[in-house]
Amino acid sequence: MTVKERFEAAKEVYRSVGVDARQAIEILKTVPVSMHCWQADDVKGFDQDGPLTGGIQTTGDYPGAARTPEEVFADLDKAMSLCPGKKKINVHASYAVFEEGEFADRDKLEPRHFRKWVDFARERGIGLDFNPTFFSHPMVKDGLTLSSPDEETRRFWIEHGRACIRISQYFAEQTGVPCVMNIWTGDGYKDIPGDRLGPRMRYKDSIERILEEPFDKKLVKPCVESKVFGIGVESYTCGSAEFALSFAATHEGVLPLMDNGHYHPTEVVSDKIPALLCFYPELALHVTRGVRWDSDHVVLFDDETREIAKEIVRNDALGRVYIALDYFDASINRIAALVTGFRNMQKALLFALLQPNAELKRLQDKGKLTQLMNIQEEMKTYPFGDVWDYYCEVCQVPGKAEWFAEVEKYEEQVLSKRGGNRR
Ligand code: RNT
Ligand code: ZN
Repeated sequence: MTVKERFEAAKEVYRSVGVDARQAIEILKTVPVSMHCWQADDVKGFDQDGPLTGGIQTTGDYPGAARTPEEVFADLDKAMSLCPGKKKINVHASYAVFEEGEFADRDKLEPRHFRKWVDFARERGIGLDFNPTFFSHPMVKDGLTLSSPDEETRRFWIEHGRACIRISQYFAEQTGVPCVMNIWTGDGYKDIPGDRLGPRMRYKDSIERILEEPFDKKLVKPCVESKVFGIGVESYTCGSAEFALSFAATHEGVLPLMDNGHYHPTEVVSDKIPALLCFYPELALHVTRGVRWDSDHVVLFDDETREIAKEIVRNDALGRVYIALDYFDASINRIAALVTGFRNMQKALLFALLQPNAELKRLQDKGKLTQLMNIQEEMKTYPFGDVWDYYCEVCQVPGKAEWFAEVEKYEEQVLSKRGGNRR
């Protein structure tokens, strides 16, 4: 049977429960998912040579990490060619591309330092998202940036944030696609603080000063990302969940960003999405996978990823939730890491689009909870794989194991020639 024939058969099975598989595919093709550039080089960036610091860490030494902008671009191209669906690329400020001999510190970054990213995006007809980089830099003083009690340090990072707003505006204008600009810092304390309020008041003031930089709210979507703890900041983070949500709620045009690796292990972002949809016109996600103390494993097609996708889809919120990936695994082939996570996010969205969502809601509202459980369980063995394979074919990307063969070829021909990793 061809892929198409399998799809036609599957379509009939889904039709029997009132689901239109072809429509699901058509919708999914229009939903952008942002691929993070930083999985390609273990969050090193191009603007400094020091180690990755600031509450996050990569582990592993798999050969072939990208070392230059050209290599990052090539790797992203390879990864994107193996992923179905609409893409954006998520760029960190530390990935500024300088001319030979040129350098600008983070507080002095200009749009022109990101012209190569704009060219890259425009040539491929995709949008860009952006992130100020408040880590891996000598001006991070005692682990602090926007919350620092040292005014010189705080000023530096406020200037960085403002520069990033200008760059985000430039990205959006140049690509014609709104730019999600996410503010995350690793500011916090390893042990019990002597003052929990002061740092948060300074953090609040700093973000407010960043947002004084003029921008078009339709083009730039500033977000605040919360985190419960980080490596070296186990006891206290300035940007806690309550801080970030309250900041976004009280500042027009600011979106809350939830990273599903940033909560206590039994909390789930899937349940937080509909809670926030009651109050916020738009919100943003970092989709990742937390494993014990780590918040950044490769995204799988697991229960929580499916549940997150369901909450976006069945609440008709595909246009209100900005979906980005955020993880970094240096212990496996990095292209495979990018592709696996991106494809799994796409799978989760497709799976959600293939559920009889209206019927599930009807059963719940009628109190038919036994049937509700039963149908949800039955849907798990519907011929999802046949629709997925067809979606990949329609998007002209390899299906199943074929994509991995492509990665192996790329590893042999390109990655293995790169020699040792930087640092
Ligand atoms: C860290 C946050 C943050 C970073 C990126 C690189 O815990 O999730 O989003 O992963 O900015
Ligand atoms: Zn994140």
